Amino acid sequence: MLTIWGRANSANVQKPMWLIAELGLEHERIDVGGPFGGLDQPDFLAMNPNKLIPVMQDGDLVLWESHAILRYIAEIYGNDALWPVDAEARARIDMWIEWSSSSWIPAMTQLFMGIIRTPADKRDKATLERVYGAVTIAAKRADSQLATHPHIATDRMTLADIAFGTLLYRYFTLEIERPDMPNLERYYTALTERNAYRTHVMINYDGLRVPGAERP
Ligand SMILES: N[C@@H](CCC(=O)N[C@@H](CS)C(=O)NCC(=O)O)C(=O)O
Repeated sequence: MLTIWGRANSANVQKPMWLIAELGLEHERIDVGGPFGGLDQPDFLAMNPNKLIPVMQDGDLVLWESHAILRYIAEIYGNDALWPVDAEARARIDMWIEWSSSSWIPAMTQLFMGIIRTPADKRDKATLERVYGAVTIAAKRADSQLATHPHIATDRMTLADIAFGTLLYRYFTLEIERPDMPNLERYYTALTERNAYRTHVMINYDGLRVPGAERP
């Protein structure tokens, strides 16, 4: 059985949890990090000396880094649509996972931390403006990709949608200005129709599930 360590409102924990739910895999999630603490306990440090969540265990294998965890789960328990065997098809998806890692996630994380996790009197306006600019550039890039693709990498749901789509919930729920991006909006609306997304990603910033997000 898969075990995931990490609090439910961590975007990086939400990625494997979303995938696990899409695949209907048996699992256990253990709350650590944030208000739960535990990242500097010897047992946790032995699994991840970086003191970060998520951590995944499957038998003797312990992994950290959310995208490595996604790739492993998809490879072992997933299907060819999510993470194809064909090298070319896989590389197209991997490209968007890497783009998410290098362009979208760092900017979105800084914006989120700067607005939600920083008290108003401690916010650095210049940094926030710069980061907001980077988020908007990345969002527009995704919008133009989505003009010709139903999903971020291809015509089907893949691992790239999980890497990119998780922080989209925060993008669309933060109190920020969003330029008109009809393709991105259509894509986000479709994600919010997925039970796995509603259950694991649409979680309030303080860790509470969004009312109505969990559907039967
Ligand atoms: N690149 C790592 C980043 C992991 C990371 O930054 N995790 C954050 C939560 S999203 C963390 O552990 N923060 C400390 C805490 O939650 O206490 C990944 O994708 O797994």
